[in-house]
Amino acid sequence: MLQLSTPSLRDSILRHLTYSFGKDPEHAILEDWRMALSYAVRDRIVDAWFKATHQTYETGAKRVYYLSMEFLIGRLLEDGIVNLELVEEAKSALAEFSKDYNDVLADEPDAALGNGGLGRLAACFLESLSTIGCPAHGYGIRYEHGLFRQSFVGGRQVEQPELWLGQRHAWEFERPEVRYRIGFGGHVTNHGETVRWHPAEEVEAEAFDTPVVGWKGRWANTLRLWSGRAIHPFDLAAFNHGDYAAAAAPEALARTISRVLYPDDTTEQGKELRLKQEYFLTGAALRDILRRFNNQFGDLRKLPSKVAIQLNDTHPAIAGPELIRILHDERGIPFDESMDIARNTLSYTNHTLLPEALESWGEALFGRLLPRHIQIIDQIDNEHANRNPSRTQSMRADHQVKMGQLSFVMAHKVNGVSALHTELMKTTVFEELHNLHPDRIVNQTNGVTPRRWLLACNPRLAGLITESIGEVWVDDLEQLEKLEPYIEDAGWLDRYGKVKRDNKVELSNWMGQAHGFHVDPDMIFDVQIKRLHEYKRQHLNILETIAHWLEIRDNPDADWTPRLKLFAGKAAPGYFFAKDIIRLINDAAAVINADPLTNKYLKIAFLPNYNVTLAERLVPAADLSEQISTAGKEASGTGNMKFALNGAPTVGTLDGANVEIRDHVGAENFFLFGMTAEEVMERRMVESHAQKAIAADPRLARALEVIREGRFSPAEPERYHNITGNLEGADYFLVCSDFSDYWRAQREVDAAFKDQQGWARMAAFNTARSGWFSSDRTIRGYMKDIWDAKSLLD
Ligand code: 26R
Repeated sequence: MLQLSTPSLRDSILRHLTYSFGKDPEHAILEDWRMALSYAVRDRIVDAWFKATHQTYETGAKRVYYLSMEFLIGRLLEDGIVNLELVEEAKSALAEFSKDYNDVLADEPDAALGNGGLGRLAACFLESLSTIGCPAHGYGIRYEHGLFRQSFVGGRQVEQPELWLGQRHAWEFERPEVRYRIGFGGHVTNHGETVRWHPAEEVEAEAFDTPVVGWKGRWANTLRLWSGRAIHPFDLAAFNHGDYAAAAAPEALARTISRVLYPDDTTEQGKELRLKQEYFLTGAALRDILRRFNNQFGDLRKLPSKVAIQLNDTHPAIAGPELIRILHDERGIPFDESMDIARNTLSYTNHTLLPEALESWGEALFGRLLPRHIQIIDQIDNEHANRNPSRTQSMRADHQVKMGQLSFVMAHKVNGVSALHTELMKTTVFEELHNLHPDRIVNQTNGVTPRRWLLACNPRLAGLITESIGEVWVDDLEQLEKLEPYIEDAGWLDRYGKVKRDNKVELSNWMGQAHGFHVDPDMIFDVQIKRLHEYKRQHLNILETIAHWLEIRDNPDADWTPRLKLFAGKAAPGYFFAKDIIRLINDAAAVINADPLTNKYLKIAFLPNYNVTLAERLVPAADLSEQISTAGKEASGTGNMKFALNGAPTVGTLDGANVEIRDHVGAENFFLFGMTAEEVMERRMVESHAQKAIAADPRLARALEVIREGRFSPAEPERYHNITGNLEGADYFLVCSDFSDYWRAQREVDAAFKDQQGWARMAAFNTARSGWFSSDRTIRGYMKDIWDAKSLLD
């Protein structure tokens, strides 16, 4: 391998500024500095990357492939600097040129190639795979436009296109030589045993590689994203006829396939383009995986021993039939054997039980776009039925293709993302398949990477921890339990409390500067940040806030615990109920924040454009983590883990990973409320459950009443009748039924917060006992129970 000596970061920055960007320090703009620093850091990542690639090849190790329609990676520069332990060197190098480190970091766009939890989990997993040294690739789509930018106009969400590639992007390597043709439509021919698909339309998938570096730069894996291009980019004949639009049409059409991320994380949209995107990703990834396998190993029967492919939800579920098509139609392996090879290679993670988020496609659309795949799916279904005569459900019922059923049948392991979610999978959506294949479903509770979600985002806390127990925790997070004895030391606990307070001051200053929103850092910072959804119940939070406001007004001189309610999150553009909730929170904030009777005790802010970068600001400064979904609905949650780790106790239900968080941090350090998943199911059977709950709780009745009257929308009193009507009527998510207990828990929070030392203890126990929620632990679980993959660093 090429041996070059490593120049100092300072020299490297200057070299790149000069020779990569053609600027001298006098004329460089902030973006030039950001790019020069990024390239200087990237050079060092590339060294680790080559080393890892060679080692993987030479050892013939099994490789893991993580197929995901979403990678919510956020900014990458700080991640690289932190993992290579270059923070101090980077700061002083920039200081030499009178550049501020934080300004340079802040110049990088936030790559939002995902919607929420599922996409962020994929990003944490990639980082953990590299930290652990497990040979792996992430495969996704290089969306030109990531998740929309959110702003508020008159309190309402407005969506604007996002353009992360509008600025120069330092992290990707274009691979023009890595291209595959992906077909759609057309027809299928049969010549005896030989079946062939003849697509009517083809686009090219071109690879762009981003190295993903692990802790201390010991290893780096690849995130390979596919971009759509035309095979014949330009129609010269049309151009020569003067039809310039038609001349450019093939390129424009091909590009639409990787143009935008689907912003919907609730409803199955039935959009043809979405299905095309799913096949585009999967088809390109499989060709790439098989090319690499063929170069090194050849015999396709060995595929499962050298390749593990993880399907991140059902979005890449077409991998099952596509792999069979390649093995059977193209390579002549018998169908049932192809099916077994594919199943032993594939595994599937389920991320939601919400019926409206379970993918299914109409067979007309599916058959038109993927005529051979629908035949293969029917054959899989028949084969599975033959092998399991007692089966009653089909993946092909009601003129639909059911992607969950298909994924289950084509995976050797199927996993849920928290203990509760996995158990519910066995008794609800996958009950029959689970009974037929009782060893297939396994649990892998989610985790978060401690490099980004503690070391990088919370340097004060990270510093205190390292000073106390050394830096072992960074890649062995359960070492945090060694903090427990320190918690008994009043001096140490004071310092822990001071870290949180400093983080809150920093956030307050930023909110003042960036949003003109001024708050007292001694209030409880009560934070709910996540996608807007009825099951996540942001409306329960605002109802309680309104009830609390009314109570303070009744008795403004009482000893209230001052509280800041912080919200952030995006609603799917077509999810009108969720958008109404945003508007209600903003309207209520305007009225309540302006109330001189109450505003030293209660303030509300809904920060716009929630993304990974904003989460990195908010998480370290939170006192209280809101995890208040209707039990049984949130598959896991991962924000809940970030907050606990950073010393924000949870107020929450027994849902998703909250259950396991409470088990780990201790019931005394967690504000539990609400019905269990079982109680939820029973409560729904109770006639007029919402009305009964309202009648039993005058505070709830009054909060609903002031909304209904138009206190927050005087110009349009009926503005929120859709929300109040829903809550007073069906109330499927049981906001009313859980209100009283939520109120009770919040008043316990008020009381507990008055004892600042007691609160700091609780927070510190949350940090010390959250080590299990590292995504390193999760990935080791996948490696052992699902992939049978080994670390090359152990
Ligand atoms: C089909 C399509 C429109 C679609 C539906 C749902 C696309 C994307 C989603 C997003 C879902 C699957 C999601 O993000 N689920 C979240 O996954 C996290 C990681 O496992 C969990 O922590 C979280 O509880 C879950 O909601």
